[in-house]
Amino acid sequence: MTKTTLPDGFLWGGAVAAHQVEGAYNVGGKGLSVADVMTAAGNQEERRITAGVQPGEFYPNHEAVDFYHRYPADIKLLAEMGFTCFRTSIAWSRIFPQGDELEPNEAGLAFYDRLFDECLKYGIEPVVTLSHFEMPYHLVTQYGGFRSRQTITFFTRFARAVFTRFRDKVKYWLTFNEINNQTNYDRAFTLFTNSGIQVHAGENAEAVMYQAAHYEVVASSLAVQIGHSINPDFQIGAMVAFSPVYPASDQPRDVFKAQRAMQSRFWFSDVQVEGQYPTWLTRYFQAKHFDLDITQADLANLKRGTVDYLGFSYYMSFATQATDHEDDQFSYNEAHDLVTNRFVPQSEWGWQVDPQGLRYALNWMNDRYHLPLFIVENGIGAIDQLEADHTVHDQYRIDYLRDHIVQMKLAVLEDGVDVMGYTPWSAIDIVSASTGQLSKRYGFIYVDRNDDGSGSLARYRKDSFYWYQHVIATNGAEL
Ligand code: P53
Repeated sequence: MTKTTLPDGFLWGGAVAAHQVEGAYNVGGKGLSVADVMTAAGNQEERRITAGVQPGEFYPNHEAVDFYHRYPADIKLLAEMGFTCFRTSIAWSRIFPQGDELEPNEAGLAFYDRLFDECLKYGIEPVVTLSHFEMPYHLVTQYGGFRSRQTITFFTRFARAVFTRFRDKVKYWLTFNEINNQTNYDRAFTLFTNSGIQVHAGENAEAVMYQAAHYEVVASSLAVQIGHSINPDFQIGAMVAFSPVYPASDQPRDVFKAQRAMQSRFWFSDVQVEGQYPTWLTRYFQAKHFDLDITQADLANLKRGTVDYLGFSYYMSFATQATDHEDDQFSYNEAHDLVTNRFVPQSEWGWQVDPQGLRYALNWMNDRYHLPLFIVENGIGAIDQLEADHTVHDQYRIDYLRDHIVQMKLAVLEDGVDVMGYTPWSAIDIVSASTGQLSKRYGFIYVDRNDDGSGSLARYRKDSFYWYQHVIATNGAEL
């Protein structure tokens, strides 16, 4: 008999990241993170990365939406929506303010004790990312972020501290958020937020990326091993940004280019799930003369520290086509090789909205990885209008989420894909990661704050809040 409903215990919630909501950037002993030195930008405009915190600059993450002080009321609203889980991250620089200390900062740990207790009080399961674009800034200036092998040690020390402290409060973990964004190594934002790296003139950014990402997959594999030794019940996942790359035509060259693009974007999860490098990539390193520091001990750790599940974000799909001058590798450079897909509409920020791509994504990962999958981000950034009566009529957000949930249900019910849960981005309005805007809104809960930092920070329920509440109450049956 065909199942018609999602499984009992399916996790429904929403997601945020510490740096995008908490604010209180210098409270409780917190050190600066990479997010604290990025300015606000606009649509199609990149955030600037400044050398430390500079006077006269505006840094939107410093205050964000003040979740650090307002979390009890905010969690209460999430409980009202019926959340059974809540995804956030632990700001690394609250726990290790500089990153290279030997002992964690007690005030930082105590904050997350209070936050997780507040969630558990309502039966909300925390889903926690260890590193969500929040590396301590001191690690950037002193060690070059994940350029340095030492940063593996700093990361695993952080992981051990929080696994130990929250052993009985948090079961679901994710190691590195969207570890594969840096496939787009020519974009300053991705290498900085993923790896704490700024590329110097004359450097080969691609080689720099592969070295840093190697250290990160090793750090992830060590964290998995440490976590399981602290609590064997921990479910520790990897996390990739899943934008499928379609061929722009049925020309074989385009199809192969798209395959190479997919391999380039998803070797990160290949390694984290399968515990070894794909063959094409080992050959690619040789062909490109990348002299990478990859040791036998690293390879053994990758095998020992494979993940329990795969988390992913899904916002959009991409398309690519081959040029007339491909090298033997059909080398994929995301900054140049994407083309517009004329069959799908775009958001105001140019993100290609493709609900069926979510079903494609779920099937693709299920075939390749044979692990439970967790949709830990999905959503649309849009301008919302707060009406005089404090309502927000965000029908476009409801439409987007409904269309994606329909495709998720098809993947689960028709295709038999094992999906653990769904946490749309974002639970509450946040500071956009790529633009620093507040006006690129994602939440079910409106926050009265503007791009320049003005506003009362008051919270209001959007129409999508009530819609999603009903979706959860019916376990996805009524959309
Ligand atoms: P913003 C690129 C592509 C897909 C997801 O993004 C991405 C990015 C990086 O911008 O980021 C994730 O805020 C990320 C969140 C972020 C969210 O998607 O740039 O995990 O931190 O806020 C939305 O519009």
